[in-house]
Amino acid sequence: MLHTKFVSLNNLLVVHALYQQLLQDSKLRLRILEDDALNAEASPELLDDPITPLTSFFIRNNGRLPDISPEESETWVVAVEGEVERSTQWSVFELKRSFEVVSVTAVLECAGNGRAGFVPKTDGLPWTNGAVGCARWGGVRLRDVLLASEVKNSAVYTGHYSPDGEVGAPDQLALSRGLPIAKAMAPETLLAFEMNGEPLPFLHGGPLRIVAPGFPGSAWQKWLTRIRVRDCEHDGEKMGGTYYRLPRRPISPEEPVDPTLLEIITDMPVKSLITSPAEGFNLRLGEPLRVRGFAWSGHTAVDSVSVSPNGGQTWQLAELEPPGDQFAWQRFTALLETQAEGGAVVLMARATDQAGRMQPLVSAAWNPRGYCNNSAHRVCGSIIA
Ligand SMILES: Nc1nc2c(c(=O)[nH]1)N[C@H]1C(S)=C(S)[C@@H](COP(=O)(O)O)O[C@H]1N2
Ligand SMILES: [Mo]
Repeated sequence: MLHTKFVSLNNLLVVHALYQQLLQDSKLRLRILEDDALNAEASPELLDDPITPLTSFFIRNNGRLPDISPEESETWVVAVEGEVERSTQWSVFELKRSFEVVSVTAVLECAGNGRAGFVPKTDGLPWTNGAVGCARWGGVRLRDVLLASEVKNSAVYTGHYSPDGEVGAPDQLALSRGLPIAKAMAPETLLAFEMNGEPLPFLHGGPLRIVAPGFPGSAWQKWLTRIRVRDCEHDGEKMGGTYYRLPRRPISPEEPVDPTLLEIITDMPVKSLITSPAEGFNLRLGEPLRVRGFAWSGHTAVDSVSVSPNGGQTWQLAELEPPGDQFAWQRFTALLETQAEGGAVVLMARATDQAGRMQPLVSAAWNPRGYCNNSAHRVCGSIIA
């Protein structure tokens, strides 16, 4: 027993050192979550830009990073097959030459972001708030590629394939998710090869990934090699069971999970993040408290953000940038008056979207794998008298 523990701890340290090396120079400020796959998140103050710099962008992997040589990267090809009249293959160069190259500014958020806040704890990595970012994605519309392959009327769903394998079982694919055909054909859904104006970095799925704005990050397949158009819901790795699904009605943690109650997550919930001040801030008595951050909601614009300087006792409307790009996050700012004496300050932000949905104050509905916890963000600091 002791022996096994020793070995796994040792392994973990080796893996951790390897990852630190991988992230060096580029993503050194991210927090690595202890796991056998490379997973790292940003702290909220690193997310203070409208376009998240690559150095602050979280990384989420279900399995091992794939081995992709520079030659393979240069000659990367994606195949389209299944419910199409013509099976096709495209190199990244051919995609650029054959279709309109477009860019979309969109939030990418892991469905597990915020999981650490669920009580009782659930399976899965304990992300806090930093498994989210907003980038400018460049690529071609998946729609155009499907039309060029003469997609059939029988198409219901796409299935996406990549070479990354499970940790410890490299022959087993780590993830093979897909999209309902309507989302695959939506104008915002891309085969992306650029991120923030640069070639899509390997850690973010380069040379080629899916960009599915409004959907959870799990639908944004990285290192894409094959698209299989299906006449039924895709059944690839992590499509079934409790993966990336939410119960249709609130369920209690004691209740056995009824699989027929679970639905695939297709729209991320309304959420906001305070990016300044940072956790542990200090303010002199009488100094105004400037708060800023971002708010977003799956496919819907944000309507308003309220900010509280006292843990939710009183609220003030923040200034909110009007919706611009449909899938980008919106900046909010507020100037708050704080209490008249020194002491602890608990800042909170709470967004409402244009469909009238509002962030919960304490916790989102508990669910078996801890997805979509969009409860109001809190940042604690002090006023020094
Ligand atoms: N091939 C592959 N694609 C993947 C994953 C993966 O494990 N393998 N993880 C998905 C999940 S769960 C998320 S949240 C996003 C994270 O994208 P990022 O690492 O670029 O931030 O990638 C998605 N695409
Ligand atoms: Mo994710």
